[in-house]
Amino acid sequence: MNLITMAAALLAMPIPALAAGEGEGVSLADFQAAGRQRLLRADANGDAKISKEEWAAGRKNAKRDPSRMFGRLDANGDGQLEASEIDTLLARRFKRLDANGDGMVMPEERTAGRKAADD
Ligand SMILES: [Ca+2]
Ligand SMILES: [Ca+2]
Repeated sequence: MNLITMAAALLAMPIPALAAGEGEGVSLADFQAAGRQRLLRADANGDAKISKEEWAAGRKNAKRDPSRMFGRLDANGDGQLEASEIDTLLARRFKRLDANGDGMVMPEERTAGRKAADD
């Protein structure tokens, strides 16, 4: 998409997010706190890290190979996803969800993102 069509698409887009009241959006910090809690449900042995096995166990139905995704997320390659790596993952997901880039993810942005993501 070139800049002109992108600008045209942006102008044509209705902007419901601007009309939404305050407090409906989720900040990155909230998103990470909630996401960490959700991801750590997979933490079967309670060490606050997610091993490759724990990661794969929660993703039996994933379309993509969970171990490949794990390898990308495990930045230091120790076979465990720790808090900082989980935060990085969530920050990346947040950025993808935050369609208008205002640093808040609105409910409708989450809905749109959920459809696109398979994890
Ligand atoms: Ca664990
Ligand atoms: Ca790691």
